[in-house]
Amino acid sequence: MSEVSNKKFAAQVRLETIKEVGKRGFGHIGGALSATDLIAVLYNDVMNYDPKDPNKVDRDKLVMSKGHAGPAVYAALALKGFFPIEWLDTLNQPGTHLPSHCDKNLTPGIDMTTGSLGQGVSTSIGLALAQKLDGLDSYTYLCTGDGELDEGQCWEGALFAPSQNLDNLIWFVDYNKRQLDGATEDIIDLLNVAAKFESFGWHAQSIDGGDVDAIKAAIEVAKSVKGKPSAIVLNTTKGAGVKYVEDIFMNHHIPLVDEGLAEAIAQCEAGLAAIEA
Ligand SMILES: Cc1ncc(C[n+]2csc(CCOP(=O)(O)OP(=O)(O)O)c2C)c(N)n1
Repeated sequence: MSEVSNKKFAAQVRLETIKEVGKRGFGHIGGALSATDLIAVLYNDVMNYDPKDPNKVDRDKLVMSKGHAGPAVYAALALKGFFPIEWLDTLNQPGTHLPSHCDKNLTPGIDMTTGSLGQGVSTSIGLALAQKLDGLDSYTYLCTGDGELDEGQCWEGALFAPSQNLDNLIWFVDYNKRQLDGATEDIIDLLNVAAKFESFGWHAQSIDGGDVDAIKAAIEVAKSVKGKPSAIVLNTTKGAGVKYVEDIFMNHHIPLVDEGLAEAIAQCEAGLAAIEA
């Protein structure tokens, strides 16, 4: 456990993410914020890594398959010392190390290039399989969106991973109930996601994905299950933790400028101050 609590780290990641996207003036903020509590728990309290040696062979890996949540991952990596925090000011600009979507060849600490939805499922399974074949005691963590589950590739992976007994693979579904252009239930209703995973041979849990303690506890349960991969459905809110963003229904990719940006920053700062008080 690091010296900062998971709750406080999540608040720090939110603040840095808003400032980072604000420097660019627009970005995929809704789905970055809904995944922030997960990202915070993973980097603050769960994953084995060394920021001075991002390619350490036995490190745990995160495949952020919803690669548009990159800005929140970058904020966590910067706060943990993978690269200078000033890099956050260059998000998605020419020559940057921090593109809008995750790229393992550009950013220290990013474990897999993502952005084409669904593909991270396959690559995470490959990573987890390789960890097993290499005799490593490491985990691969995968995060997809809920809209992303419309990709058939996700379900091929869901079918395959249990056949390989990948108990070092933990798949989080950021079930924020919205996708790019509307509510998930209006586009393709996913119904009971955890039950679907169970029927494919996974251990499955469904939890409050905005509760850092619940996330940590669910990961511990997942790690105690042997012989099968685990799915954890995170019931979240798109834009979570920043009221200005939460209140915009279509907040998948929005401008973040002027008074709106100032309001969002002030809300993040107030959230952080409340935790520190
Ligand atoms: C294969 C593919 N098709 C379409 C897109 C464009 N796209 C980017 S994000 C997105 C919506 C994803 O929704 P969801 O998985 O629910 O993400 P979240 O709400 O968590 O941001 C779409 C369609 C893409 N990146 N990849």
